[in-house]
Amino acid sequence: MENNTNNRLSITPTTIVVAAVYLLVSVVGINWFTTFVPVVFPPQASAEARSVDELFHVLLIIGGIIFFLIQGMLLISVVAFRARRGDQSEGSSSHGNMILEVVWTIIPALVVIFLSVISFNVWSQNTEPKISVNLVDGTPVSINVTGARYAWTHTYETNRTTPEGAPIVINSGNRLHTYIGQNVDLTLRTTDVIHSYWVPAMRVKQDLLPGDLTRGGRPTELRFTPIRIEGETYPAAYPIVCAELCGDGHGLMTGAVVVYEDETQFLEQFYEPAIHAILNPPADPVLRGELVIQEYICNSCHILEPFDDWVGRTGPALDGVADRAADRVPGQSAEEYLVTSVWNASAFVVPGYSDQMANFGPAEMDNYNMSPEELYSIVAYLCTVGEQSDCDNENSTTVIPAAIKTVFGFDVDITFGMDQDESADGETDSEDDGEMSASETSEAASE
Ligand code: HEC
Ligand SMILES: [Cu+2]
Repeated sequence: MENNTNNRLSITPTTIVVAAVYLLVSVVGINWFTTFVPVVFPPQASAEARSVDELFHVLLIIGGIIFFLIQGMLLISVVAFRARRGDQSEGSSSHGNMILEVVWTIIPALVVIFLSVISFNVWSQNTEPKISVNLVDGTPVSINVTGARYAWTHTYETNRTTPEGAPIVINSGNRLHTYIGQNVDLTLRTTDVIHSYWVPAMRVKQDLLPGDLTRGGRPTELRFTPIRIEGETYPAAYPIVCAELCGDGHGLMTGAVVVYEDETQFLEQFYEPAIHAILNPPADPVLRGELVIQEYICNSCHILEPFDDWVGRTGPALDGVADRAADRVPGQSAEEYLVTSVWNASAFVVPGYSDQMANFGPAEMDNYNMSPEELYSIVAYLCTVGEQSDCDNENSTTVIPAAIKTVFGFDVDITFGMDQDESADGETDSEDDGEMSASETSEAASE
């Protein structure tokens, strides 16, 4: 009680100068700090990016002010209330101060309410459904994203049909193609665990939720609209990454959003060529397989020499796979082995690896829905990967369909993708379903 002088804040000219300098440095410091934001952040490639960055800016300034205020008070207290030489007394104890309590409850409450309101505004603005989405040629197409360990697959359910009337679906692998001003609305599904589709340049991120896909799954939606960036050359690509740790290949789950300058460039460089390739696939199954294999996510787990985007190490390199295919499983021919390793990879696990490969079977067997015709083409291609292939490549049009029939019981329509004239032949369903038997179709093909 006697000696409380040490505990009283003595405001000297020095204290005022120190406080003033501190305040100045803080204010200048916060502003200087926020100038780094554009440097640290990727370019603002979507309309949503602007409001997200503005929100970030406000949060940073409020956070900065609070940080410097508290650190400053702490610093002033440490200096002003330090124990003077020879002073052994206890500090004074102070009790509740109603006004202070009220003030420091109300101010943070107001700050939190303010932040909630502005954040909610940005969120609801950015996630609001748009009226005309995914417009291509004036009609909307559905764009689906599938997340699977460890790759993204994008498919476009287009507004075009094959001559037989089947809707054309473009599979663009790990790339999403869009153009400036297109209101993108993605439907996201996962075939296994939770993934998160994140496009930093667009400032959008959305989780993919597992669920029973056969009953429609639990798709989630993601919306954004690409905008022009000054000085950018189009088409421009922005990375897609997975933002949910989903297994040992999580870091491989990447892709790109390819933004075209306008709809014309989008149609010319992506959409029309993709549809053309689907309507006119190469008749040679090997060439077709080389195209089809790139529509799947094999590249995220395997290496294969001619392709430079095959970077995966979860599985063995596929280089030379035809040279060893007959030696893997006793009693299985090279074709039977390859057919099995794609549709039902779990049946045999290559020594030194674990059973991490998805089974790429059709809808009845798996979620990947790889048709027997695609399997046939992929295996025809893999059969050529090697020095002295174990496959019977002379007779691939009969041997591979026979292997698919033996192992899985599916028939293959090997006229799939042939010239319309060649495959017409009174046959209505050349798209898939394998309704023709291998022998019937090989007759049709040999015409
Ligand atoms: C999630 C990772 C993953 C993906 C995606 C993947 N694989 Fe595999 N693959 C593996 C692993 C791991 C093995 C070895 C274990 C096994 O045999 O199941 C393997 C083995 C194989 C083998 C056997 C290789 C050998 O040396 O005997 C073939 C052939 C193959 N994969 C083809 C494919 C094709 C074609 C695709 C795309 C349609 C694909 N894989 C996609 C992980 C993957
Ligand atoms: Cu993932």
